[in-house]
Amino acid sequence: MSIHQTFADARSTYGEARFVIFGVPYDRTTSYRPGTRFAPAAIREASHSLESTVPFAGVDLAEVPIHDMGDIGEFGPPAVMVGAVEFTLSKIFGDGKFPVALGGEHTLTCGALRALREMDAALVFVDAHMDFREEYLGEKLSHACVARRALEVLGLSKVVSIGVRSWSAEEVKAARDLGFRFYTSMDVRRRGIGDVLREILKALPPRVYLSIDMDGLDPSHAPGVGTPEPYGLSDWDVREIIHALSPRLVGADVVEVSPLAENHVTPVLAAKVVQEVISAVVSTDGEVP
Ligand SMILES: [Mn+2]
Repeated sequence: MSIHQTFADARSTYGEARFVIFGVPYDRTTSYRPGTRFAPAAIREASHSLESTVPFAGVDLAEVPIHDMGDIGEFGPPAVMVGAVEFTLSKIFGDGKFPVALGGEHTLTCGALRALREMDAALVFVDAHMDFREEYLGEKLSHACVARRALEVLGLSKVVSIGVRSWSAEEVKAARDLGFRFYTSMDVRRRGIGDVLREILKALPPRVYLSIDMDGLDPSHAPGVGTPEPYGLSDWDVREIIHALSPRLVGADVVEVSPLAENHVTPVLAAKVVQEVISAVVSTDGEVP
């Protein structure tokens, strides 16, 4: 159990806050190693090992109004959890604040889709997996189906995935047939992340939500995930993605950390990713997307 109940530097009340963190310790459709239910506590704990100053962004988070709402305690069927996330996100968006959700399994991102459609926003994934199955183990609201659900709700032009390097024959066929836009980790390696991002940014609307599945990173950077996959993105690549998108970001989630697999560097990296998201948004205030 966590000693620290809130994310570091989350000292504001909900009313004062511009950024609102909440945890979703949900771990039910996981197919390989479980453990993501322990991630929000591990990420919060790890956040206290980091300085409040985020050097390369030039931001001190101690001066940024951040609130941590705690966890959504919903452990029922996926549709009930997704509904609870949807309710929470609608509230935060409705209050003009910036949500950062800590997973939990990737399924929680399905709770963002309706709100994103209403805002005409796009969804950018960082993920090793295509997550493009029609259903998985009989469940349509599964971590293995997130991109497919996103495409159904948001439409082709508003969903992009970066770092993909794992798919079934069936899902890559469906992705190609439907025209799902994804960039593999090989694309990033060959072209460089900057070139990939320039192409992505041209096609994105002014509002973007970023969903970071930590398994999008290479297992050497983020070993503590439920389903590690070799040949991944670097921590620098992910930082560039965050900062390139930041003038357009409306919210983000960081999912699939699994402290049972590794509970030292991965939660720290996840906490750093949260710090980078918040400080990137603060440092690009006023920039035209
Ligand atoms: Mn994944």
